[in-house]
Amino acid sequence: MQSVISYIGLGSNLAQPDQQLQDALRAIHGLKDTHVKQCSSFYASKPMGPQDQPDYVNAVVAIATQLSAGELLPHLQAIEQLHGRQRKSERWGPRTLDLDIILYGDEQIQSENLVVPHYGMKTREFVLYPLREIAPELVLPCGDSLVSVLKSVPKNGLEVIRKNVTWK
Ligand code: ROI
Repeated sequence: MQSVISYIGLGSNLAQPDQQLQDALRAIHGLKDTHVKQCSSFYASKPMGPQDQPDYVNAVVAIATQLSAGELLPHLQAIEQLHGRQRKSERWGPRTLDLDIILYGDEQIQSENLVVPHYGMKTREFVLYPLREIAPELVLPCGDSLVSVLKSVPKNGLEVIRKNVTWK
């Protein structure tokens, strides 16, 4: 079966976020029929949503996978669970590990439990800038280039905190 390139957003603001992302990266690389191809730097970002929570660490990885998007999702959710993610009642509250399918090839998916491209991707600096780092030429399934989308999204204090991230 052909591999598809998918971009996964990683975020954490609890329990050593940098380590959470590093561990998640290895776990993603270890998924069956899946390899991490590229990873952005790790970025510190201001919380979107309630401000009375710690800053986040965010990154985006490019994977090549033979899993369908629908197969990939439960694997990512299992990694989140393994890292002690608790689904809290507070909307947009702090989290140990969040893994979102941002893009899956050129597919546009609208099912009950999965929307791809990720609904927030065009407005979230902590997704767009890391994505530009690893895929500067990217064109979204809607036809917009990543560069054109970025023009209307300020950095909002987004800052590189670790470069040359590895996953092997
Ligand atoms: N804010 C930032 N900066 N980074 C995130 O990953 C993130 N994730 C979320 C909400 C709560 C929306 N805010 C975030 O789920």
